[in-house]
Amino acid sequence: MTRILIRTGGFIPNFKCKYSTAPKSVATIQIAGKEYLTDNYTNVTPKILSYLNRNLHLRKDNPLSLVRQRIVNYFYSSFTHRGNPSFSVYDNLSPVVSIKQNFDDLLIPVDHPSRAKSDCYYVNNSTLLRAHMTAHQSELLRAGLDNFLMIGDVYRRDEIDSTHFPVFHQVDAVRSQRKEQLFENHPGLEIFDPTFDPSNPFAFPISISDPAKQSCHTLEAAKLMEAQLKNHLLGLVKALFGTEIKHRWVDEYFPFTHPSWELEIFYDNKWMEVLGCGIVRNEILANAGPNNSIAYAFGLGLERLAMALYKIPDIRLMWSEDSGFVSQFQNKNVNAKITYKPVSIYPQCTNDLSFWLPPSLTIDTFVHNDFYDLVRDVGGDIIEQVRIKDKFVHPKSKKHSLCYSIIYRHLERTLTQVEVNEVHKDIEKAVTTAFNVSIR
Ligand code: FA5
Ligand code: MG
Repeated sequence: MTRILIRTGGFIPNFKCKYSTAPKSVATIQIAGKEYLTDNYTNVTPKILSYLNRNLHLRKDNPLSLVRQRIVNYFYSSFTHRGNPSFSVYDNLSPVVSIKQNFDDLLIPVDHPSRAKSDCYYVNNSTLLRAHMTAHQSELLRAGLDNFLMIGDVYRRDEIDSTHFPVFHQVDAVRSQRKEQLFENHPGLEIFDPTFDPSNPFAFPISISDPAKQSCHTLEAAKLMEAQLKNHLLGLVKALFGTEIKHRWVDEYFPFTHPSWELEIFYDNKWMEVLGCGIVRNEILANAGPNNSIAYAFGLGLERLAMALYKIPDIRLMWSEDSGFVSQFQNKNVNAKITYKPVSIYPQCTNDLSFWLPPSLTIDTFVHNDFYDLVRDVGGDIIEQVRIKDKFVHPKSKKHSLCYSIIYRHLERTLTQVEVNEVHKDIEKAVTTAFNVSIR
């Protein structure tokens, strides 16, 4: 339906993605300037690689970026330490990761279905496009961080429908606390079981058979962390959707957290999963460094939240470069209440209109809104957008000139260039009369 609205972007010149055959007949692939050997695991396609440089979550006017900013603002304002945000934000980490990062570091079993070639985009048998942002958790813990957000694009061989796309965006987070922080008001309480020795964590029998907690933790620590985790995430969802949002917690299993949950919100007459979360497995913390802390982690899908927040009916629209879509999110305050208005599925026609202003007007005194109104008066509903394209002062004659792009689109049918040209001519005539300009 929205096929013509979607431009998935081709290759940008400095982003090379080409299959080549190096000497000795070893096939290689180039991703973001780096060369990788290919093997029988390789299943990334040029099409999928073309998404790598899109960075929708960082594009100022994309709905995903608006939601990202709101989430970051929520964590910045909710958690401060001596006036500074407690969370650091990583939104520029490379999506090319190792199997160790994406799976092994997170205790994902070797035979776990999420590792299958049918589910992931492998570069080769040791490297893949990250399937979740949690792939960076261990390296950031190892770097000594305790509270952080990881934001970026993730890649999964998944179905394509209105809520699934093979490339989507996640915000992942870790919040860790030491005993003095967690039990600030109850100094007698402990994070770890009395027989657990944090300096020798693997000597203790590790088990997740108790649904309430990991064997090394005390029930008080696990319960307090669970309460904080749910409270913080529900606070986020309420900050986004308002306090009335209908939600439910569902027990889940993730290899890297225990206990684990998913949060669902009621949207469009059904329950929609928006995030997964849980208490980080202590083995991960112990392997990566901090051995005296307990942490929670979560991962949420930016597309799902943006769709619900702005009433965007199809996940593919996030990738649209159609100005009818983009302009609805342009120059908006991040907290603005925006309700997406469906864009016609019929193609746009863009015609430019340039004119010299009369001596009585300059490029700074001409009133754009007057021009916009006139264009709409003459063109009617087929005018989708009008935007200023160029302002120019002739160096010799000192005459002032303006150029506007007028975007035409009919909501019910395809406009022909001939009929658009006719309307455009009428607009030229009307503008000439109304503002005493001369068409260039
Ligand atoms: C994960 O990816 C876990 N890494 C999340 C996590 C992190 C759990 C840390 C515990 C601790 P899951 O596969 O459920 O979990 O994806 C998380 C969220 O991403 C989902 O809730 C959903 O909002 C979004 N998501 C998943 N698959 C897709 C898809 N194909 N298209 C769009 N959004 C998706
Ligand atoms: Mg899930």
